[in-house]
Amino acid sequence: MAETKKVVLFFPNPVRNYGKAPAASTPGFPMSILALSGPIKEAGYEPVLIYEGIAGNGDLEGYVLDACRGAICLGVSSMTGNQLRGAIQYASLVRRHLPELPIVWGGYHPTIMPEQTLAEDYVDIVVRGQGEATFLEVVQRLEEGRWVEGVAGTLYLDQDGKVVANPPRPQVSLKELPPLPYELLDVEKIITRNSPVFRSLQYISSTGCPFNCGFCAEPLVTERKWMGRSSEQVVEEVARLAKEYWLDHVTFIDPNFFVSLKRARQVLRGMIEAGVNIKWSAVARVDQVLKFDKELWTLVRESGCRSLGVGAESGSPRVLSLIDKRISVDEIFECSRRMKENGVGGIFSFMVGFPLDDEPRRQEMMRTLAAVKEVKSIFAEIKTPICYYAPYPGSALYPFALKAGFQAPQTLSGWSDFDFTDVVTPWVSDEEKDYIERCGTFYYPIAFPDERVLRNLDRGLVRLPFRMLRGLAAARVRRDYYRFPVEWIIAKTAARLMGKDQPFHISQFYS
Ligand code: B12
Repeated sequence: MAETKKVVLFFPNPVRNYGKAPAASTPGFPMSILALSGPIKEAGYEPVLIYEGIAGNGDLEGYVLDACRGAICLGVSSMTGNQLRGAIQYASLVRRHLPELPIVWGGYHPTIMPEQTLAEDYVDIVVRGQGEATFLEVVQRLEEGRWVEGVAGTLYLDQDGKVVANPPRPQVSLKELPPLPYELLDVEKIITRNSPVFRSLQYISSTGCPFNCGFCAEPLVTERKWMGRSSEQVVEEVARLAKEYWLDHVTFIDPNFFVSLKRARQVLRGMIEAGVNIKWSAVARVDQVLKFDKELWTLVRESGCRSLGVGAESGSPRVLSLIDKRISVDEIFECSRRMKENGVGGIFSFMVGFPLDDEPRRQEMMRTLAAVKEVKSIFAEIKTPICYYAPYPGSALYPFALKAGFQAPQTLSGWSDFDFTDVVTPWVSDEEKDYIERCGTFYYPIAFPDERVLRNLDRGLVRLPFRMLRGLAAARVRRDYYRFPVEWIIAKTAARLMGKDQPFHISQFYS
């Protein structure tokens, strides 16, 4: 029986090699446990939030165990991939030292693979999907010394080790949930770790997405149901955060901020009227950006939009259709033009390496690279990261990837080695990976330099070598000729000699 009203929530580090490689020094933000703690706190419990990225002052094990002593339960959050490492490590630690303490798991991975999660002896209960209302009920039950029979949204094992799945819980509108209790976090540490000069914080104004992109696990977890906080709530909370934490910037981490253009308009107008006066970034779809009218563009600019993250995904109509993206390649270009006309920077993310036969896959890759070049030549301020398709379980394309030979891990710890930056899909060769890396991280950013590259490299003593390199890169990019890449090998070697062991990017030489 619990001795206090303490409820411990653990958010493992989502980023691989955190603390070791400089590129991975952004610790992310423990939004899931922050969201869960709102209703818990309102109901009179004492949520203790532990974020692996920042807690513990060098003795996280001791810190976690101390926090868990006398608590009602430990809640562990994890998405698929590297975040599972810390989840497994600390849940097993607590199980070893405090075997009586119930351990509840939730988040993307347990939601998608509840049986596999429950098979581990450091998992007692899995909460599926949206967690606020379910977790509160679980905590109330555990406090009363009862188990979770019949609690909607939970799964557990019965005495015989058989999975009991209670019925799913209908989602609760975000409008009914309390504001996110940022004061429970050591916000200052998260802000300063993110960026020492530029004070930025994450906020979420809506959940869910009505689309069904083939690579995305979101539709399974949030059932394609979009829910937003009201524009008044959003403006009030963002204004409060900006003031309380001296912010320069807020990132809306909504899966799809612009589902309701009406609400987006109200939020942005509200931020201007309230004099919030900070920059913001959010995610938008190509087709949504194309629907922005003159008034909305003005609001986007005047409310301080710093950048829009746009899933461009592919330059191949075949792939766009395979992933059910519901946009065309021409629309991607038109979107780039509109961003340029309106002076709004963006990050257009692209993906290659879909499970197709060799020849079509190479063709689709070349089409995507051609589209990246076109976007960059329309507006060089658009960043164009290119990543590999990673078969996330729960996504529509996942069964297709399994058929194509993807070896799915069979255990939780197997899934913790699954990383989108280093995904092993048998259909992608090392040669293709090297080609993409050369183009995406070296030749394209130099051939189409944005303001930042120019500011850092087109000056002083490095100006002449940079200009020579730029001419060479531009010639190579024009012809798609990357053989004998002496300059690329030199740059990579130099980065290694300078002790940069993160994935190579030209920005290593100026950031
Ligand atoms: C912020 C973010 C990050 C941050 C931090 C991670 C994090 N989880 O906060 C960073 C930038 C580090 C990150 C990285 C990655 N991310 Co990310 N990320 C997001 C994002 C934008 C927001 C997550 C969030 O805070 N949501 C808001 C909270 C309130 O919702 P939630 O996390 O789902 O939590 C709710 C429920 O799941 C549940 N719940 C969660 N935990 C728990 C725990 C308990 C005990 C209980 C009871 C309930 C519960 O209750 C919560 C409240 O309702 C989402 C997309 C989105 N908008 O949701 C993607 C998302 C989670 N990321 C995703 C992915 C794939 C990644 C990467 C692995 C790869 C990539 N391409 O981005 C990398 C990992 C990097 C690495 N090297 O390992 C996928 C996850 C898919 C999956 N199967 O797990 C998502 C869904 C994006 C997508 N649509 O594909 N990410």
